[in-house]
Amino acid sequence: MDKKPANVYEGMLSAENIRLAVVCARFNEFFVSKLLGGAMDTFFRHGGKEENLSVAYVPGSFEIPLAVSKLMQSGKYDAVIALGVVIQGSTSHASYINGQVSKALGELALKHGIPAIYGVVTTENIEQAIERSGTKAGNRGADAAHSAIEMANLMKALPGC
Ligand code: INI
Repeated sequence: MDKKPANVYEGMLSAENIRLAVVCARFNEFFVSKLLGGAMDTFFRHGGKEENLSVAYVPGSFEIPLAVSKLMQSGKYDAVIALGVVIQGSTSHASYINGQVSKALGELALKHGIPAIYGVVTTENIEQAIERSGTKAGNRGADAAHSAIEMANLMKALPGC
């Protein structure tokens, strides 16, 4: 098969013209601050500008979607990242939070046409939280920033955007 598609749409990994907002839960702040560090490092290493980065703090992961919604409504951002750490078993809350937050973020992205990047780490214990906040299993904040940059650029490239 030597035929090719007429159009291929891809999001480049340049953050030079990307306006990014990050919403951070204060709950499990020790880990969330590591995720934020990873996200910021990735944003700046891909050419992101300080004036194009905003960070908002909420008490816990459950409050993330409302802050994301307001940031999207402002029209000032090309992508919004949600960062939190939900450790199962630390309280009975944990199991309720994940489903709610991921569903709400998906709905907000579709409603506003702006990428909502899910950087909420869900773990069974503290060891797994350590692994995903910049050690053995990488840094999920850095992963989230990569996804945000790619999706923000894809949105600019797709027809009708
Ligand atoms: N918030 C988190 O971000 N992570 C958790 O692990 C967590 N646990 O386990 O309870 C958590 N709870 C707080 C919650 O997000 C709300 O802030 C709170 O219920 C007030 O609405």
